[in-house]
Amino acid sequence: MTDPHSGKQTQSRACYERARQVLVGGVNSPVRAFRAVGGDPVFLKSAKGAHVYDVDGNRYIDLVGTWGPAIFGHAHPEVVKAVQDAAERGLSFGACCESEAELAEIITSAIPSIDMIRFVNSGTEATMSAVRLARAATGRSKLIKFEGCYHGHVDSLLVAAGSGASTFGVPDSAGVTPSAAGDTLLVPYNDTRAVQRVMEEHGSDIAAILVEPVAGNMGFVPPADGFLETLRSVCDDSGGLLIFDEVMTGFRVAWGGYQVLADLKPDITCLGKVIGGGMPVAAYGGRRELMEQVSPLGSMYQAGTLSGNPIGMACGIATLKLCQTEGLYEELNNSAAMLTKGFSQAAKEAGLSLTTGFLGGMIGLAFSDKPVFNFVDAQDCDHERFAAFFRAMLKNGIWLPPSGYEAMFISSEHNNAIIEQIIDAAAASFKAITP
Ligand code: KE4
Repeated sequence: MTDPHSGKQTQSRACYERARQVLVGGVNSPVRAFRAVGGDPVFLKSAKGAHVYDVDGNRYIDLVGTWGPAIFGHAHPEVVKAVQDAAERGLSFGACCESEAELAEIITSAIPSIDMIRFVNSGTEATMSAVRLARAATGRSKLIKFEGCYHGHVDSLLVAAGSGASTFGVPDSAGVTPSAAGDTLLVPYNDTRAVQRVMEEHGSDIAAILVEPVAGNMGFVPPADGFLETLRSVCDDSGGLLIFDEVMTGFRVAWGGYQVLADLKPDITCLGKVIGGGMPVAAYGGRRELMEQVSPLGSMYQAGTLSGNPIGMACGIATLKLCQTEGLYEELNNSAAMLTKGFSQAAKEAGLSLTTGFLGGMIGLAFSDKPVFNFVDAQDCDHERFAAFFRAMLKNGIWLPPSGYEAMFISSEHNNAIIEQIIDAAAASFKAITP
């Protein structure tokens, strides 16, 4: 990438050239490669509050929030201090420590459906373990997931819809075997009738229904009225377990997560992102008699060298303590409402069709003249236009997720002045991408 002003190669480009020699695609997670939006990935050097800074000294207002965890902004002094203090006591014990129970108590007191949890290190581990637990607890093997929902890179969850009427998944990644994918059934998100049809045919074999209660991996897609309630009732009727993947929504859209807002009780909940405050912390949890089937108490095995790591626990505790600040989620909702209203107004003035949505500090934006209801709708959005918008916003100092299939995240640090700056940048960017 060359600097638009000096024409010289940027430091970011040099970092990318170096990284590509030793890291696959120069990245450690595919979305960071900017493949969906074009151009070279920008390398960041630091982050503070609502801003991130690249290696060339450019400052951006951040709408990624490291995919959700930075709910109180980056490098909050109280969080940094908690991590520093913990680090001085040792980076990892591989043994029990008090802070594991302290973080677990905060989480279980916030979410009524969870009596007991197990910490792991990534959302992928959380969903993989939750599915294994559901299969262990029910003695069944089949699983329902929804098209467009992403639950990490678990073999049985990297599946795409099969051809024709078959709802059985087919591998959606090289290396995933047909047998690994073969027990997973795919259903369109928000399609209550399709769920009921699959449950009528396979209900007695279904160990679990796994769902993002608010989908954030096909853009922002809220649940249709009655959709989640139907999942709860068909699980009750069939003896299958309902798993909410709240890795993204947990403590992001509300204290506890979406299930608290909706007054719903899944059997197992997966958490991540905010509960670690940016450190590699995730968890799965549920009612006591279910979780006690996990080793060492029960026969379902799951383990992890760095699970419950003291640095991650300290970061999560400090972050969730901040999340208990009076009015936080109302403030995030108000900021998100102001931002999405500004996006819609600016797009309209530029003659562009835009659909937006938000819940708490989680925001969606898609170039479409209709709301996104499921994965087919998400695919029908104008992703080329999103890519152009991404590049224009980057030039205008706004750091967006590098894919139209992602959600955006704001923090308590995104005050009204910053929201106005984002709206102004969006107005200029919409104009720049309008033919
Ligand atoms: P991780 O294994 O990446 O920690 O979590 C997987 C996961 C599970 N469940 C949900 C609902 C998720 O959104 C994720 C991961 N989210 C993506 C962003 N859409 C992480 C970004 C990335 O893959 O680099």
